Amino acid sequence: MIKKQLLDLLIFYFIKILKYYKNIFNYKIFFLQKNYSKIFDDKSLQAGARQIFNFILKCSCTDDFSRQVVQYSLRRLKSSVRGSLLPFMFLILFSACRSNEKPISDDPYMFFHRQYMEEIRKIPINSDLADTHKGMVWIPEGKFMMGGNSPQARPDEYPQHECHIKGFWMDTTEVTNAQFRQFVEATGYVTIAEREINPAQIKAQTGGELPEGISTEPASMVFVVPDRPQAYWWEIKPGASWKHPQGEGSDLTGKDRHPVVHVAWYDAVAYARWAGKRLPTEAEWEYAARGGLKENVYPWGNKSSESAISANYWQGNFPMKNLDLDGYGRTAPVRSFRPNRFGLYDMSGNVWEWCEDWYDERFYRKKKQASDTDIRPDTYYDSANPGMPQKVVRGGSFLCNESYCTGYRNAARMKSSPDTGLEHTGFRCVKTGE
Ligand SMILES: [Ca+2]
Ligand SMILES: [Ca+2]
Repeated sequence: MIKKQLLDLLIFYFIKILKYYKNIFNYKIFFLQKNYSKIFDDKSLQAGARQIFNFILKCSCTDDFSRQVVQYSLRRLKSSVRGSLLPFMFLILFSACRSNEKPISDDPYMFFHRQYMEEIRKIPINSDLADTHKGMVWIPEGKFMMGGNSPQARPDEYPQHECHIKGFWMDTTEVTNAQFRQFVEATGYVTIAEREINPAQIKAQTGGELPEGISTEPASMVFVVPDRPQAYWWEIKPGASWKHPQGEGSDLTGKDRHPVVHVAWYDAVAYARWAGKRLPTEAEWEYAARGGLKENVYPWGNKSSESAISANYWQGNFPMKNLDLDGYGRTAPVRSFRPNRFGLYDMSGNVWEWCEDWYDERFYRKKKQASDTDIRPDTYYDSANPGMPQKVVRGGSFLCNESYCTGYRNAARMKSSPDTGLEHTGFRCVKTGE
């Protein structure tokens, strides 16, 4: 038994180190990860080990952020990894110890990013939509404390810092299938999930070749209830897209008012341009979610027991059994739950929402140190995926669970690569105020 655990650990860290150097695991080729799912099965081991691994990669352990990571890691480890295995882990992981944070401009992926942005700039703006604030609400100017303010907060949510937000307009709901269909019909736009996968782009993102035998046909990530507890729950399904949320054979019948999903960040930006809008910054999103309340964990306040009736998320044993106490197993029509004090629906749950900003896990520390907390991230950095360009998503989804990710907290940060479509990710737009 002990032998097996040691072997699993060895394989686990071997994969981790491989991932660090080659970044061979990402959404596009995640089937490899799925093949190793028996090793990744132990989520508590995985979470504790990931944090320790990340900490060692950082090496410079003297700053506040690293200390928070250590504290968080030890908390996770306490309930996950046998103390006797700790020296063994350090020995292996120390071999991967080195710092990694590079400027965006140096990244080979930026070639593809610029290509996408160039394509988006050619999309005509719909002047009728651009000239109206229909379906939007005014978010008044103000200051707020951004960042983690509950025991569930993760290291990237610290330190809390004060932000000043200018007034702006925000969509009251996530963008719906009906709205997105209008955009596609008007412009002929084809979403990223409906396009062939480009091996050169995968190489730019991961540093590795697309493994032989991997199809490049259009595909997207669909949630599947695994056949055994804690196995992996994402499946890359050919043909899955915003028109076919669960893959081939599924469609949008009766889902006009559901949020559009399987939209990559570029698709969201393309829609926003057409509508004469833009994506919210991460700070704008959190300010709006808090709805003018102070130190509230959720858009409606602090009581988690209210969440079952306040948002579409996962009740029950994730990912095996969704009790559907809120009435929805996957997406819900927008406006199914009560709005926050600004009149915004589904800021918590339903689908994750793309923000404009790159994800940099150390950004709050940089902001706190800067004289101006209105700065925006000019780097991306995620120690779990060093070198992987990722954009921020906020608000959690129908898959978030109280015991697993609590992504529907106001302060919770998440990230995803900008060319990735997922069944639980959508967006809403904002418009600069006047
Ligand atoms: Ca639900
Ligand atoms: Ca949402």
